[in-house]
Amino acid sequence: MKLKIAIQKSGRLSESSLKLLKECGIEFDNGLNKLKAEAYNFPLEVFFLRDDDIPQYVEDGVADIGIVGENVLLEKNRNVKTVQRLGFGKCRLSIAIPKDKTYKSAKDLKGLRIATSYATILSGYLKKKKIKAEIHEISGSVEIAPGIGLADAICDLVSSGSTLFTNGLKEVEVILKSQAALVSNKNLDKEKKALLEKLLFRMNALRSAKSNKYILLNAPNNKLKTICDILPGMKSPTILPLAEKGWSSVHSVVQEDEFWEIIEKLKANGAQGILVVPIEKMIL
Ligand code: PRT
Ligand code: ZN
Repeated sequence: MKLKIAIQKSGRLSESSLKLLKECGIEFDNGLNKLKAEAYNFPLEVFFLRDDDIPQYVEDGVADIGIVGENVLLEKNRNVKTVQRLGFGKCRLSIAIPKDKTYKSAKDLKGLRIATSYATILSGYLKKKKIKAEIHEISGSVEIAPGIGLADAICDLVSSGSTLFTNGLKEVEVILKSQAALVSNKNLDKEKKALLEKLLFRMNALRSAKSNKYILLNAPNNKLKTICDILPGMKSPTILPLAEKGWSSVHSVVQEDEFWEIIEKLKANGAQGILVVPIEKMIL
């Protein structure tokens, strides 16, 4: 029994998807032009597919789980379950118009011809806003449509915005914020569910590790109480005596987002020799 995962064969999500599996300790051979690979050290089979096909493969059970952009998921509208957002492949689906056109609100889209590869999401958006516009569905190079007179506006993915800029377009509405997600078939059997849980356990350990740092510092014993109160830690900080009398070494874990604030407080309260070390895996 193996869990089958579908990931993008080649594109913006491929590298991060492979890296995620690798960081979960799963090893396999991903030579070029391979359609599938079997992991050596985990009951996992990896399918390399076009991202657009992943939702359907997962719905049909050809693959049990998959990694795909939320934009594709919503557009394909397949009956799959989103298990977890993965924090990479971030982008937004936006409407853009030629930069010299005036724009005040979504009402200005009325009657325009909008080119997009995301007809489903766009028509949902226009319907919700009660705007009548003409959707022109094309499969690629959407950004050139206004320049060649094919459309008045576009609805496409944006990340840095440089593609819009070089094509003389400006972003006027963000209709979706997207990132890569782990999805699963809705009818996994017990054994496959257990394998998915095992994989999720590893992913969560990685995620906690990434958002936390291990911190070591020296402090005079008479300041230990104050310093321990500043440090959140997993349970409580570890305190070890230093060779120098009256001093201790304090070890703890701090979250990335509150990190600088904590360091400043620690320094102000007599901490010295502060070391901050990345954590590879963290099991809570
Ligand atoms: O061959 P296959 O069908 O598998 O790949 P694809 O060409 O359809 O998709 P790919 O590899 O381009 O993107 C895969 C997924 O990456 C998308 O579905 C999104 O979830 C995510 N993603 C993140 C992006 C972008 N950022 C992105 N910037 N997908 C596409 N773009 C394109 C966008 O379409 C536009 O052409 O990049 C251009 C804009 O980028 P900026 O940086 O100039 O704004
Ligand atoms: Zn695609």
